[in-house]
Amino acid sequence: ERKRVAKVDVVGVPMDLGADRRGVDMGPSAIRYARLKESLERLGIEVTDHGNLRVPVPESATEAEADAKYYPIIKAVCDELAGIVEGVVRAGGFPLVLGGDHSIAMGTIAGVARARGRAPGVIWVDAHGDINTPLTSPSGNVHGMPVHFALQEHAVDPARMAFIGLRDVDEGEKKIIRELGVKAFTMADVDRLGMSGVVAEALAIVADGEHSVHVSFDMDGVDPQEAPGVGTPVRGGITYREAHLLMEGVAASGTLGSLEITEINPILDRENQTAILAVELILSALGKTTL
Ligand code: B3U
Ligand code: MN
Ligand code: MN
Repeated sequence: ERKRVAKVDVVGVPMDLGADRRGVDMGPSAIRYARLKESLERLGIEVTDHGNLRVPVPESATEAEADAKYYPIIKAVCDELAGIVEGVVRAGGFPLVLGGDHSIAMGTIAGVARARGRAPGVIWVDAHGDINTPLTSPSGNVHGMPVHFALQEHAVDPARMAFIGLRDVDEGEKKIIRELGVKAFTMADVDRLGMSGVVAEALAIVADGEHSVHVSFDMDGVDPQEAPGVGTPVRGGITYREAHLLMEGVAASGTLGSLEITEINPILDRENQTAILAVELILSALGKTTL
């Protein structure tokens, strides 16, 4: 088993080109405002903040393809993110990526894969499947497609990936998940197995002893009562306690290699509570325990 993460490298990606509703570009600020750095340091973790990537705003961008809106710009930002994440992992650091909409996962996963010569196992916490292709997508929004691209272009193995928290999945996505055989723990599964059972099963699938598990955490996986500040809230989500149990289970496994938090929309939030929760969950994932 691996020791507690000792050093964290923070990268902010103020991206909202992948989503319809504006505001998730302010996610990195909201998370920092919720005292991310101080909280990590209080846990004894050394923090290097690399600041934010430069991301074009929609007003400055021309929107070429309607079936994957702003894809070329999103891809360019993700390539830059991948380079930073690759450097962090090569230097023995732990990448903590702050979104931004969920399209940024393409960059994080690509960077980890390049540094290790192998794609990470992935736990994808989300209300949504995010596995649309440009052809199946009902919206053309790229934040509904990063899992598709991670599997297609960044060699994530569908057998080493697990969804947790699904409750809003498009028809085309259901078919893709079934055909690829990706393990998906819906909210019904969370109810039936309990979150501790779900996390144990998910880790058994994605972890491989290389300490390279990537957790991609969309805050809309959490119930909107706890996390109202997200672009696309869906009722019936993961509770506050289940979310912590999930992260604590990941931490206890000693296999976490990288983490990203996405889709916080401060405009829709109440007194920054979603970002405050995000910081709490980051601490749990990095080893904070009650006793
Ligand atoms: N599945 C829908 C909606 C959606 C996906 N991700 C979010 N919303 N946040 C789509 O547009 O692909
Ligand atoms: Mn998502
Ligand atoms: Mn989502």
